[in-house]
Amino acid sequence: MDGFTPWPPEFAARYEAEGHWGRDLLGDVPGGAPGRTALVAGDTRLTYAELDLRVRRAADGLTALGLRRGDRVIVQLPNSAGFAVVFLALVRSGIVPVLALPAHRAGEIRELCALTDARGYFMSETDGDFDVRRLARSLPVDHVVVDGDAGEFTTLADVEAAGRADSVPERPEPGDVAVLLLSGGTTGSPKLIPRTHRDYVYNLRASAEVCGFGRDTVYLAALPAAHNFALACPGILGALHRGGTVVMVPTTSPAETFPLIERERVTVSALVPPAALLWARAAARTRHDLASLRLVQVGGARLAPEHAATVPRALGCALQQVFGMAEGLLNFTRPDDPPHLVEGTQGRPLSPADEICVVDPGGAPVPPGEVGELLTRGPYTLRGYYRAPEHNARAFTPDGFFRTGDLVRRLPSGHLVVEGRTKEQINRGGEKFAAAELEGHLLAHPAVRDAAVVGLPDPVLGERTCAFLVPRDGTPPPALAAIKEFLRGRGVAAFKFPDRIEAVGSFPLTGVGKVDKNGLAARLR
Ligand code: OOB
Repeated sequence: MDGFTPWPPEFAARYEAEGHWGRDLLGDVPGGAPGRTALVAGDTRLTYAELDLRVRRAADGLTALGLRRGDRVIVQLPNSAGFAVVFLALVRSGIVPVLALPAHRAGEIRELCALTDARGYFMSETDGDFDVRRLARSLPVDHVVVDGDAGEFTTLADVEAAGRADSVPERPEPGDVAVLLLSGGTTGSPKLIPRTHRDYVYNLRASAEVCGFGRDTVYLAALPAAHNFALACPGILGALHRGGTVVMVPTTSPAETFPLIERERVTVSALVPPAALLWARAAARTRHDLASLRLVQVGGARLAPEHAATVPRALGCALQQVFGMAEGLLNFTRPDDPPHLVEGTQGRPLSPADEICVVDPGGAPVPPGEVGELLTRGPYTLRGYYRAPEHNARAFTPDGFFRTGDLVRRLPSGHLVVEGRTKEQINRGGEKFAAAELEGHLLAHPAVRDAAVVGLPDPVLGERTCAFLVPRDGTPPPALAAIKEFLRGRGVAAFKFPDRIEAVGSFPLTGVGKVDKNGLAARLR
């Protein structure tokens, strides 16, 4: 596939020789006994045999539609049986899903379409006040597939029925790109992460191993399935691989998840820190029985050490901290780690083949135990973003290490503590976006002359978003509500809306003439 940077041959040979990379394909991952329950979502319950049949039919149907190995399609589906069927059918056929979040809006979807030359858009029937059909009509794709009532488009059920004897999909190769994941971003335009069959199968297999997933695992997918954490760390795919059961729900809210935990005897779930806090508070007064829970994984943003102690106590289960990224590298605290490591660190690398460097701003390694930027390379960490040569020249070292933009400290045990970041990204309770992206939108507002977006500390979200605006001469600064309306009109996902607006006369500058964002944030303290 064009725009994909493969691993250098000597690395590929090593990962194969060491047994990290095999020949397994992502679409063949479900490994449960035919009669066992694979998937529960809403009113749908599918055994492994039923799931496989639906996936097979959908894969044949996609081929009958004319979609082929290497084509890209945008998938924007909530956690549902439809997501699982569509995702597995696509990857089985070598058609590459570009995983958009349910929260994305027209602006983001259009950009993803343009970047990937997508041939299809997979969407759900309704999405609150979002006129997804209007968007779908305007996209330059050949096929719009709806999980539900199709109207002028094609339903998923039609796709599953469209297969013919001669529409058997071509099988992908293990080294092919299987899926394009969305990066949290550090620039004004979206960046996509190519994950190959062999690296992503390794990712989910090794994660499932570390987390002890097995046939008895009942995994609750409450974070968006499009997110690497819920999809493959070990997530939905790890649970299916080990023959467990996946319960899909489109929200982390205790009101919806707690009854499901009780009914399905859920054993494990993955949460971002704000959701984990919400669960811990709600558990104290719930009438639902949560005793089946054995493990809660928390990651995506920093979990404060005091919360790391209270969350597992409140939920009556073990905690695992996960410091991961869609780009690859995953760190987990291990089940047998002592409490001070589980509570006070973000875990250690998943793979013995993960290479870690902690460096100073000049790129030189810092002394052991000191804070520096984390660089990494390994069998499931990308070598380049999709179709982004200029960005790649900055995001990787000449010898192929990915500059994570995270500031970490490494303990003698190998565990990492996340201390901050160098990248200009907002991490609002685990939902990430580039400051530059929001600034770009704000600059398009007629009353805004300059904009700087900064994360401010927040006790629950970790960070909330403040937009500093320099109004144009003679115009009053727009109010927060007006800015939100403006962004909504531009088709921006709501999680990128600022929480606060501050009008200023000008921005302080750093020594090298860049906007001094620390200085701006300090003004509010
Ligand atoms: C996960 O993936 P992304 O791609 O949404 O975000 C990655 C970034 C990291 O570079 C780091 O800045 C931050 O999110 N992050 C954490 C963290 N986990 C992620 N910061 C502090 N503490 C943590 N535990 O967020 C992700 C992917 C797979 C598994 C888990 C999380």
